[in-house]
Amino acid sequence: MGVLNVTPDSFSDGGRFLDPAAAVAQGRRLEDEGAVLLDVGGESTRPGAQPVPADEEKRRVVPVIEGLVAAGTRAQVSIDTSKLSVAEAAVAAGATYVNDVTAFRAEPELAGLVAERGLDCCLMHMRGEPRTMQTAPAYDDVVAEVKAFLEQRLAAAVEAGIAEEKVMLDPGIGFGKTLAHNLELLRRLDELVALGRPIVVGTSRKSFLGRITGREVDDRLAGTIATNVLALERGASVFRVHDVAPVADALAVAAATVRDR
Ligand code: HH2
Repeated sequence: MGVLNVTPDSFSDGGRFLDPAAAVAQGRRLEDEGAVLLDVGGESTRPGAQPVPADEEKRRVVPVIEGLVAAGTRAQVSIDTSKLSVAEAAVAAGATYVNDVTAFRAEPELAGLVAERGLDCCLMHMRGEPRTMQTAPAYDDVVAEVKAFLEQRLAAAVEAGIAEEKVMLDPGIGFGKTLAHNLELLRRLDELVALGRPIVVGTSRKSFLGRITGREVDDRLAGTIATNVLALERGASVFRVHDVAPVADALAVAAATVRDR
């Protein structure tokens, strides 16, 4: 899954793809590098981020999705949003996957759209909300709590009429978690894989990698690769990254080794 942020303030690629033509070109580049899913986002969810009004979010993402479709993209287009009206506009423009970092808690009606239109979706764990989520996050057992949450959100999605086969689950690396929580989730990812749905991981360039390596955001590729290879070994199947080509190579080698193919 290639990350395509159409925002002025995303933590790593903010402001780079605000021009729709530049965003479409970046999406095509990510696709050429091996992305089969393109995750288009118009609202940053970085710690401390301020909410974006729906109209502004739509104004950012719709031309990019239309542009990708018009350019004949082969990748599945995902809309990274928690808002029903943004998802509706994105789906009308050609998106067929909804990536909601609130797992349908912000706007429960979003589950109805996914059900009705037969869309794929990703439900992510987040403690709190982006504005405040990094204020002293605490868990007794982070993996058990994230697992119980994802199980409950999967059940809610099925209850709303979404086929279980359409749902992917994500531990939400960096969303209301300390460095130790993030590492424990990666270390024990197999416990989430046991839920039986594909696990998505998003570690790309995140600050916990900087905490370990001392590297700035544009210099965290090696850490990104390490975490994605480990996640693959533990059973994750979707890898949300900004640097598709190098991660795809690393995953191909890791998969050939681990899965004997
Ligand atoms: N991480 C980010 C945004 N969306 N979605 C899923 N499913 N999993 C993630 O880990 C995830 C996500 C944050 O990264 P990014 O999009 O690069 O930054 P920003 O939120 O600042 O736009």
